[in-house]
Order: sequence, then C-alpha cells, then structure tokens
Amino acid sequence: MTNLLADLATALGSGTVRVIDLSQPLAPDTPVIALPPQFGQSAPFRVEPISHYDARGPAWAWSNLSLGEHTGTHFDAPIHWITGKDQPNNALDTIPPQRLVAPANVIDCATDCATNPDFLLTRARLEAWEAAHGRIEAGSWVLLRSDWSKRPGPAMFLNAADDGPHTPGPDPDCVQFMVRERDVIGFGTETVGTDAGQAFGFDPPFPCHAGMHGANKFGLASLTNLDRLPPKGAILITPPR
Ligand code: 23J
Ligand code: MN
Repeated sequence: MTNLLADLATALGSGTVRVIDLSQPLAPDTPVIALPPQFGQSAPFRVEPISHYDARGPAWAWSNLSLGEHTGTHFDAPIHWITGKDQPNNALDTIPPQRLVAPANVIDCATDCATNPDFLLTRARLEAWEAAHGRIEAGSWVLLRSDWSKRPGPAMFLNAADDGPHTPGPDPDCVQFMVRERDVIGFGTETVGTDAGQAFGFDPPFPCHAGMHGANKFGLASLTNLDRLPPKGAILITPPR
C-alpha cells in the first residue's frame, strides 16, 4: 500500500501502464447534435485567434473558443437531464473528484454496429459479456464500443435520415440493469449522445439520459480509441474539458 502511488508513477514512466486519450480533437467541422427545429440548437465549434506570434501578440499564441457543452468528446453530468436536476453534487463543479476516476468495462459491439446502425445494447448482451470477462462491478463504467468514431465525416457519424438519427445505444431495460442491478457510475459511447439515435421514440424517451442522470450517474459521448482498451482492466480518468 505504501508504494502503490510510487509503483504507479514508475509504471507510467516505463510504459508498463499505458495512457490512452479517449477524446477527439475539436475542429470547426466537429459533428454537433441537431435537435428537431422547434428546439434550441447547439452552436458549431469556433476558434478565433487573439494573436499568433504577430502584431497582436509578438511572442504568444492564444484564441477565444466558443462551443456548445455537448460538442465533441464530453461528460454528461446528472444536471444535463431533468431527472437529475435535484440530485446532490450533480454538476461538474460539485461532483466529488474521486468519482472522476473509475474502472471501465468495454463491450465490443463493433461487428453488430457495422451491419445494424440501430444496434441496441441489451441486458442479455451484458450478461453474456460478464460470463466471458467478469462482473460489471459497482462504480465502474460500461463503455459501448461501436467503432462509430471511425466513421468518415460528420454526415456518416450523425447518420441522420428523415425519421431521425440511426446510431447505436442501450435499450431501456439495459439501462435499468446497469443502474439498479450493477450500480455503474455511468455509460459511455462513441456516438454523439449516450442514447440511441431513435431513442426519442423509446418508452421512456431517451432512457439512458433519464435513467442514468435520475440516479446521479454519468454519461460520456463521442469517445474514441475504445478499440485500444482491454475488455476489463482500464481505469478511466474523466475530468471536465
Ligand atoms: C434529446 C434532446 C435534447 C438533448 C439530447 C437528447 C442529448 O443531450 C443527447 O445526448 O442526445 S440535449
Ligand atoms: Mn446528452
């Protein structure tokens, strides 16, 4: 115990423990969630240079940024959804920081999602994963690997049609299983939001937002590099960004 942190520092330095960035860089063409037109909309990501080693600032480069909170790789705090609005410590400035470090369970559904963009993660699928890899322990993340982050361009990534977006996510019963029977810390995904693209029509609508945030649990969206994580064994560090 006494050497735990020293051993970790050594392992990080030597590469025995690897550090993998699960976030995507932000750019003006970063895909942004689009809601039906009667609702308010998220602004696109913008970078406005203040100076760039030039007359505006000869030795320094810096910029003004503007973006919606839901842009690129992001953390959904409980306060993001109405069900979580009265939870204690439900926002990024009040969440106890130890809740921002937790183990990850990576559920590889890439093959399923390649043939079915409306793939739904189910309780049965998680139970089968547990039989192979071990139990999803309380306080750990469930991450859905869909390889969605590898889709070329915003249109393929958002995959919107006349009847709404077609992207994978958990079904309502799977959310209840994760929340009530496994007491996970949250659910993470490679798509633009934690719910499936068609989840506006589920019962309840947006079950992952409603169920997770109503239980003071978290979401992670637009993750990348999930193919570089083991099914079990990684620890996620999820500070606000
Ligand atoms: C439906 C309506 C509003 C929002 C959302 C879904 C999401 O946040 C999402 O991740 O899909 S803001
Ligand atoms: Mn969201």
